[in-house]
Amino acid sequence: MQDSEDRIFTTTCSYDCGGRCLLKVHVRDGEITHISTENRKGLHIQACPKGLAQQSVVHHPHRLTQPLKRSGPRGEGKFQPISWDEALDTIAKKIQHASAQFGTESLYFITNTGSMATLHNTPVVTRRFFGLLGKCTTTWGDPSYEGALQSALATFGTAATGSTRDNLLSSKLIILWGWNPMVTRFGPDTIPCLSQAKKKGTPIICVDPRQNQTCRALADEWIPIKPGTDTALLTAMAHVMISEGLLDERSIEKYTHGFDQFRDYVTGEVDNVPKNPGWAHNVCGTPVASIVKLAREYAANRPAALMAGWAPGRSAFGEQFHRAASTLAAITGNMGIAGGHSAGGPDYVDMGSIEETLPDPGTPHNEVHFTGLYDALLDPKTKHKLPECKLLYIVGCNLLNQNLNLNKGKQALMNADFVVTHELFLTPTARFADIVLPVRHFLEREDIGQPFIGGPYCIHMQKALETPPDVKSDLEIFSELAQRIGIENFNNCSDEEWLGSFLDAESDFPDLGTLRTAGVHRFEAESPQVAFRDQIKHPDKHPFPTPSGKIEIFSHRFAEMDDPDIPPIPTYLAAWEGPDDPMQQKYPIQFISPHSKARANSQFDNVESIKKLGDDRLWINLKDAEKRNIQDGDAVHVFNRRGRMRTTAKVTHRIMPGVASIDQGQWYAPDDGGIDTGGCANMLTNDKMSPAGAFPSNTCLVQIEKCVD
Ligand SMILES: Nc1nc2c(c(=O)[nH]1)N[C@H]1C(S)=C(S)[C@@H](COP(=O)(O)OP(=O)(O)OC[C@H]3O[C@@H](n4cnc5c(=O)[nH]c(N)nc54)[C@H](O)[C@@H]3O)O[C@H]1N2
Ligand SMILES: Nc1nc2c(c(=O)[nH]1)N[C@H]1C(S)=C(S)[C@@H](COP(=O)(O)OP(=O)(O)OC[C@H]3O[C@@H](n4cnc5c(=O)[nH]c(N)nc54)[C@H](O)[C@@H]3O)O[C@H]1N2
Ligand SMILES: [Mo]
Repeated sequence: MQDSEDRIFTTTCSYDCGGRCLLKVHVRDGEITHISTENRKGLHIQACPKGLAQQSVVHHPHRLTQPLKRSGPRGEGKFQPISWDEALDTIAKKIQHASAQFGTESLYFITNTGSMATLHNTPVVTRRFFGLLGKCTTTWGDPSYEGALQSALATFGTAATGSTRDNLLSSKLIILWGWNPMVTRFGPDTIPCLSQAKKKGTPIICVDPRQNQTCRALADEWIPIKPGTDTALLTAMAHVMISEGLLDERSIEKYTHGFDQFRDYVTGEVDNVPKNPGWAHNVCGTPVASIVKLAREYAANRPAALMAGWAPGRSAFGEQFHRAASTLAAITGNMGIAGGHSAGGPDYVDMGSIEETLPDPGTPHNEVHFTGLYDALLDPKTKHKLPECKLLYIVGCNLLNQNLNLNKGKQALMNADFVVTHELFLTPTARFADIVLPVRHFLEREDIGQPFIGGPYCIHMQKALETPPDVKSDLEIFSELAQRIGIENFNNCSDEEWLGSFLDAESDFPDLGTLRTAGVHRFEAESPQVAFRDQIKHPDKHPFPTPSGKIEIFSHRFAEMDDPDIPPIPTYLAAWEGPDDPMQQKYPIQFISPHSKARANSQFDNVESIKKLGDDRLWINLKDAEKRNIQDGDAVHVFNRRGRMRTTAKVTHRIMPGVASIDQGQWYAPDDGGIDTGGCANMLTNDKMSPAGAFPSNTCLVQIEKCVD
C-alpha cells in the first residue's frame, strides 16, 4: 500500500553525542522524505544538522545489510556475504571452544557507546551477554572523561557534579575552560542558555589553545594556553588569590578539607617554588597580566561558573586539572550556589534518569585500561598477567580508529586469533574483523533516549522504518548466540516488555503507553538544578560523600593510592610529550584532536553530505607555518616516531604557536607506504595511561613538514 502523505515519527539519535535532540522523521512509502525538529520557547531540544541528515546514514549505499566473512588477508577489507546461520554457528563454536580449552578469560570483549539508548545500549547489552558467559577480559577507563570522573570521586565522592544549563543565567562570569559547546554538543539547551547569558551582559572568557567557534561567537576574551598545562594556570590563580586575600575564608573553613597543604604547595612553602603567575607563564605560555586578571575576576564575581571541560583532562595527568579547577571553585565560594559551578567532573545532573535497564549479571571480569589494550593483545602475560586472547569481540566501537596509537593497534589486531564486530558500516576496525554482523540503525527500533549527562526530559524513540531483511539488533544477535551456547536467561522479553518494565520501575516516569503518546516527557523540576546545593545549605544534614564529609582538596582516596604521580592535593606535574619534554627537539609541536561538528566521534565521516559541514584540516599557527614554508591549503605531513599522516594545512592565528590540531574521528585510510591519508589523529597519539586513568589523547608531540611530492 502506498502512503498518500508523510507519516511523522518522533525520535532522537542514540549516538555518543551530548545532543539528544528531538527528531521528527517524515516517512513516505518506507523512505524518509526529510527530518525536522522543534522550535519552541523554553527548553530547546532542537536538533543539529547531523541529526537532521540521518536519512543519508540509514539509507547510505555502503550500509551493511548481510553478515560478512573475511575472504582476504586481515585488514585488506575483502569480505564475502554469508548466512546468519553460518555466522552465528561459527561464533558460537569459537566461544565454546575457547572457553573449554583456554577458559572464558580468553574471551576479550570491547564495547563502547555506539548506541546509548536505554534498551539498545551497546555496553549494557554486551556486558550482559559476556557476564552470563563467565569471567572474561575487558577494558576499563572512559575515553571521554576518566580524568574528570576520578577527580570528582576524589574531591566530592560522586560523579553527579552537574547543574542544569539554566544555572548559567544566574552567573556573573562564565569561564569556558577547554569547552566548545557550539561544536561539541552538550545538551541542546546549552547554547541557548549561553547566548541568553551573553545577551544579559554576562562576560564570557575562554581558556583554550585554540580560539574555537564558541570563543569566537560568544566570548569577550580568549586566553591562550599550551595544552596540558592548565593545572599550572589554575594554581597560579590560587597564588594571586592567596597573596591578595581574595579567597572565601568562610567557605574554606566550612566546606573543605586540606586547604592548608594546598596553600603550602601554592606559595612554595613545601618546595621553594612559588606557583606565581611568572612561574605559570613559563609553563603555560599565557601572559602574566592575563593570569592575574583572570584570578581577580573569578574571585570578585561571585557567582561565577568555571566550566571545566573534559578535553584538558584528556591528557597526561589530566585528573590534576579537574582537581585544581574544583578546588578553585570551592575556595572562591562558587560551590552549590545558583550561577556557580563545581568545575570538574563528569557533570552528571542528578535527575530523571532511568536507572533500571537490562540487568547486568555483575560478573567480575579481568580489566585492562583502554589505553593498555593493544599491549595486552600483543603481550598479555608480561604486562598484564592475562591469558592470551582467543576471541576479540567488538561492539559499538570503532576501536582501531578511536583508541590511541593506531599502528600498534593494527599489529595487535593482526595478531588476534579471531575478531568479531557488529557494525552499521565497514569501518577501519571492521576491516580487521573475521566476521562482521550488520546491525539496525536507531530509526529501525523502539527505545527511549535520555540526555547523556542527565537532564530534565526524555524522548520516546519510535521505530520509523522497517529493518532491512538481513539486519538484526545487538540484542537479537546476542539472544541467538545465547541460544546456541545454551544460555537460557539472556533475553526472555520483547523490546516492548523491557521498555515497559524499565519505566514501571521508575516513579517519576510515565508508563510506556503514556510516553508513546506524549513523544517527549519533560520533568517538572526545581530550576535551576544545582549540584551540591544541599551540602552547602545544610552541611550538617548533608555531608559530602567523602571520607571527611567535606570537599577534599586533600583527597584521602588519592592518598591511599600512595603513588607520587597521583598526589593527594592538586599538583601540576609536567607531562610526557608536554612542553618540557626533551623530545620537543625532534617533535616540537603539541598536537591536540578536538571533536568535530560534523561527526559523533568517528561516525558520519563516510557520509559526504555531513562530512562537508566540518573542517578537517590541520590547524597550524602562522609562525609555525612560516618557519616551514607552509601556506594555507598546502599538503603537509604530520609525524612522529609512531606514525605519519598526510593532510591539508589551515594556517591561522586561531591556534597558539607551538600547537597544531586536527578534528578526531576521521577514518584511517593508509596509502601503500602506510601513511594515513584519511586524517586520523590516532595515527600519532601515544597509548600511555595517565596515572589515575585519564585517556591522554591531547598529549602528543609531532613534527610538521610541507609535502614536496
Ligand atoms: N585522538 C582522539 N581520540 C579519541 C578522542 C579524542 O578526542 N581524540 N575521543 C575519545 C572519546 S571521548 C570517545 S567517546 C571515543 C569514541 O570511540 P568509539 O566509541 O569507537 O566512537 P564511535 O566513532 O562513536 O564508534 C561507535 C561505532 O559504533 C557503531 N554503531 C552505531 N550504532 C550502533 C549500534 O546500535 N550497534 C552497534 N553494534 N554499533 C553501532 C558506529 O558505526 C561506530 O563505528 O573516542 C576517543 N578517541
Ligand atoms: N558535534 C559533536 N558533539 C559531541 C561529540 C562529537 O564527536 N561531535 N562527542 C561527544 C563526546 S563522546 C564527548 S566525550 C564530548 C567531548 O567534548 P570536549 O572534550 O569538550 O570536546 P573537544 O572538542 O575534545 O575539546 C573542547 C575544547 O578543548 C580544547 N582543548 C584541547 N586540549 C586542551 C588543553 O589541554 N587545555 C585547554 N584549556 N583546552 C584544550 C580544544 O581546543 C577544544 O576547543 O563531546 C560530545 N559531543
Ligand atoms: Mo566521549
